Parts: sequence; C-alpha cells; structure tokens
Amino acid sequence: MVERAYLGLGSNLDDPRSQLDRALSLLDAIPSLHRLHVSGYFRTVPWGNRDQPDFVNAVLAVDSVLAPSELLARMLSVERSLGRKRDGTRWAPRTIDLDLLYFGTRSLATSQLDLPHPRIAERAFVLVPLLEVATVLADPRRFEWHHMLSKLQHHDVVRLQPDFGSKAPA
Ligand code: PH2
Ligand code: MG
Ligand code: MG
Repeated sequence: MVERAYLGLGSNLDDPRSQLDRALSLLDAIPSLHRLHVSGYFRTVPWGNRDQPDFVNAVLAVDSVLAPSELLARMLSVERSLGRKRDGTRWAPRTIDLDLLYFGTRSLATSQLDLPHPRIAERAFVLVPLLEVATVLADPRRFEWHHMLSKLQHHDVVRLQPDFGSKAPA
C-alpha cells in the first residue's frame, strides 16, 4: 500500500543548505520512495539547546510502499552517509537530522519510533515548512497545524531565498 509520509530535515554544521541538498539527492535515489514536494529552506533559531549555530530546516513529502521501520532504517543510513555522528548528547549540533514526522495517519509508539513525531506542536521550525507541503494528511491526534503554530512565536523561522550557486544563469 502506498502511504504518504512527511520527513523533517535539519542541519546546523558544515554548510547546512548543501547538507539538505545532499540528503534530498540520497533520498531521491531510494527506489521505493517517491518525492512529492519539498518545502522551502528556512533559517531557524536552535530550539532546546540554544547554544549552537542556527539551523536550516525543511520538510519533505513522499509516497512510499515501505513500512515505517524500513523507511526509518533508510533515513538513518542517509544520515550516516552524510557523516552524522551520534555520541548520545541530546540536541547537539549535527550535519544532518532526518525525522519521520508523519507516516500516513498512523499512531505508533515503539522504542525506535514515535508517530506522529511527539514534538511537532512545540516546533515552529517543523510546522512552518510542513504547512507549505502538507496536503491530504490529517493529524491522527486531531491536532490542527495552524492552531499549533498560532501558539508559538515564529519570527525566528525565516524562509531562505533559493541558492542557485554557480548554476545561476549569467
Ligand atoms: N533539531 C533538534 C533540536 N533543535 N532546532 C532547530 N531550529 N532545528 C532543528 O532541526 C532542531 C532544533 C533536535 O533534532
Ligand atoms: Mg530532530
Ligand atoms: Mg532525529
């Protein structure tokens, strides 16, 4: 069965925008994953541990026939390919972080995976890009995205202009 999933992307080390570009290319190379939409890239102030560089965040919508655990395994392998190191420190700076936000309308709580992602309601850096790409999905908890976002201050989630780099036409 094809199911719609939403992935959060984040980076705050080693040229964050290109980390997101590379993560998207690696995700595109997964045959059983079909990219639907990518939000813009947003510069965001660190949430949780404030004492680290700003992040770049985005949200990706995909269709896939994978099981949630299979999708998660592929996301972790993309993180490893991009040099993500996990030393156990929570909310430490990272080259890339891929979070499974929604998987269809499933609710899951296992040691590996909580669905929907449990901290969406607290995070403007997830909600703002999510609202750019979310289409048919509804939150199984009946949380409403605009309502969640209205409870948060989000002036520190700023959409970046596309970076065409050296490929820009003259
Ligand atoms: N990720 C975190 C903790 N804090 N803050 C921002 N702005 N963006 C993130 O992606 C982020 C964070 C843990 O994964
Ligand atoms: Mg995260
Ligand atoms: Mg993560």
